[in-house]
Amino acid sequence: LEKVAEDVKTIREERVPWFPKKIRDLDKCHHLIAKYEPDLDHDHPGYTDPEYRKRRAFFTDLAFNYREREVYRKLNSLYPTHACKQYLDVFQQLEKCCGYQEDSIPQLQDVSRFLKERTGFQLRPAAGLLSPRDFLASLAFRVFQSTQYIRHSSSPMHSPEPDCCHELLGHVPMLADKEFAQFSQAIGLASLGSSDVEIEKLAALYWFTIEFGLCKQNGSIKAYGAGLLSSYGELVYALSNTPEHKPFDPELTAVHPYQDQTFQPVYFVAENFEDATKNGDFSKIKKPFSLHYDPFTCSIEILNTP
Ligand code: HBI
Ligand code: FE
Repeated sequence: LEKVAEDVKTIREERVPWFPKKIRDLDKCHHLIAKYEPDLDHDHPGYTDPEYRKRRAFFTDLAFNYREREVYRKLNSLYPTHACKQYLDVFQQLEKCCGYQEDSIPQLQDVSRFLKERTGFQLRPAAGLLSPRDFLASLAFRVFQSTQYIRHSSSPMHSPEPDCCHELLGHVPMLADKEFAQFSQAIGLASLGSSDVEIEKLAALYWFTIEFGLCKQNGSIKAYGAGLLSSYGELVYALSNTPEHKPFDPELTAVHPYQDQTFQPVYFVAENFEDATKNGDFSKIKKPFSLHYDPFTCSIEILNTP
């Protein structure tokens, strides 16, 4: 249809008005005839009824902000060229058996069950951005605190806080990888009982790996960080020549400053995926005891207390 419309335009120099070609195009068909609007039309039976007008405004808002699942569609088109292999493998499984689709958002329980079977990770509902200490502590138990709300529809391509797009498209596929899960838990275990200074270092390491990590694969750079895999704009930018790419070094990464206001000026690139997720040396963090995680009871044992 598109082709025909263009042909008509070029051959006969006739102007054909734009018209929708897919259901998704109806996102642009939202122009209202204002003459019956209860807010504008003095003769409208509801004009003098503030409660009625409030209710109408609520529905107006819903209708205007309705969009086809833009985030999923746009990101999905980038994954084959921008995401690491581990991500792509799991994403396929999530689409096949976990309800990952453009027009539906899967249930936390179903995704949690999927992860549990693969790496023992489970999802737990979180109300929003947690303190680094609490967030990291949960990783020690292979529990991932996951938000369930979605970003505001006026800004589909960016969210300043984590939302279900970030958790489901960014974190979940990576948490289904055994090495990655192991690495995530190791950061969590290292955080338990650590000083604020050490927590800050672990949060920075987490930031430049689990959130914004890049790694080499088959001669090109791919993303494995959740902050990238859930942001169309930053995923393109991170793999372009604009930002600085530094070789990944856990020691340097842990003391590198970071911010969450704009795209990152610097990314750390691991030589390969194994290097990125190889357990860092957390034994330098001094504690008056040592910890052991018992996978049978899912609890922490404290060893050699004074
Ligand atoms: N809280 N809910 C939630 N989700 C995250 O991904 C998250 C968080 N708090 C802190 C955090 N991530 C990290 O950036 C580090 O500070 C640990
Ligand atoms: Fe995150």
